[in-house]
Amino acid sequence: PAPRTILLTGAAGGLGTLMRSLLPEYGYTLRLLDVRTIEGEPDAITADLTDREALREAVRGVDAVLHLAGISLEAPFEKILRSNIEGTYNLYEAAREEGVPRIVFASSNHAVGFTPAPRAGEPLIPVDTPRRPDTFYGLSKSFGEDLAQLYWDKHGLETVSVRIGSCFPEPTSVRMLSVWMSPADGARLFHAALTAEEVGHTVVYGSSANTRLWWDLTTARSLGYEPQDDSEPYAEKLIAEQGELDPENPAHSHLGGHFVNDPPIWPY
Ligand code: NAI
Ligand code: 15L
Repeated sequence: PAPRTILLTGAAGGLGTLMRSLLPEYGYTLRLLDVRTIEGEPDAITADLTDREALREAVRGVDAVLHLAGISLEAPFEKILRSNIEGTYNLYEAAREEGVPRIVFASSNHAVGFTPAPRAGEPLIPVDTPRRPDTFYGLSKSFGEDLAQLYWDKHGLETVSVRIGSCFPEPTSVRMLSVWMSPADGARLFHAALTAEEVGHTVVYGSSANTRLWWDLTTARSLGYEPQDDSEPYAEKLIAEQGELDPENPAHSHLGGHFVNDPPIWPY
C-alpha cells in the first residue's frame, strides 16, 4: 500500500516549510518534528534529534520518514557530530525499533562537492562517483548514505538518499543554474522516493531537468520521477549580473561551489 502518514523532520526549515505546503496535495498526512517550534502548528513535535525517546515516539506508526532535520551548512565538527551524525543514527535506530519500512534522507551535493563539475561535452556525474565531501557538513551526508546502506543490508530498512542540489523558490547564482531543484520538482521527487517499489538503498541526485545540469538523473527517473522544470529561463539575467562561471575558480569548477573554499557557516 502507498505510504500515507509521513514523519517530516526539519519541518520548521526552508525545505520543510516548502514541503509542508506541497506534499499534502499528494495525499499525505504529515507529522511534523523540529527542534524549533513552528508557528501555527500546535501539534508539531518539538524535539532534538539527540532525544532518542522522543524520536521513538515520533516514528511510531508512520509509513515513512522524510528526514530533513539537521545542520544544513558548515559548522564545527562537534556540532555536526551531534545533530547530523548521531542525530541521523538515532533516527535510524528509532525507525528500526518501531518497524518503519522506509526513510527518504536529505543528502546533499556536498557529499560529492569536491568532484570537478563536467565541462561542456563531458559526461554527467553518475551517482556512483567516489564521494568527495567538501566540508564536515558534506562528510555527515556521506555518513548518512553509508548508514542507510548498512540499515538496508542488515535490517531491511529502505532508504532513498537524495543528493539535493539547491532547492529554493528560484536559482540565485550561475552555479545554481546547474544544480537547482524547483520546489515543485522537489515534491515530485520526494513523492516518487516515498512510493516507488523495492528501492533498497537508492542514491539519486535531486534537481530539476536543467539545461546546464551537471549530474545524471537516471536513478531518480528510475523511481518514477519526471522533472517538469528547468532553470534556463533565469540564465540570461543571472549571467548578466554575475558573469559566466570561471573554470579556473575552484568555487565555480566543483559541484559544491563555494563550499570547497568558503562555506557558509551555520549561524546557531
Ligand atoms: P534548514 O536549515 O532551513 O532546516 C533544517 C531544520 O532542521 C531546521 O528547522 C532546524 O531547526 C532543524 N534541526 C537542525 N538540527 C536539529 C536537531 N538536532 N534536531 C531537530 N531538528 C534540527 O535547511 P533546509 O534548507 O530546509 O534543508 C533541509 C535538509 O535538506 C537538510 O538536511 C539539508 O542538509 C538538506 N539539503 C538542503 C538543500 C537545499 O537546497 N535546501 C540542499 C542539500 C541538502
Ligand atoms: C546544501 O546542502 C545546503 O543545505 C543549502 O543551503 C544550499 O547551500 C545547497 O546545499 C547548495 O549547494 O546550494
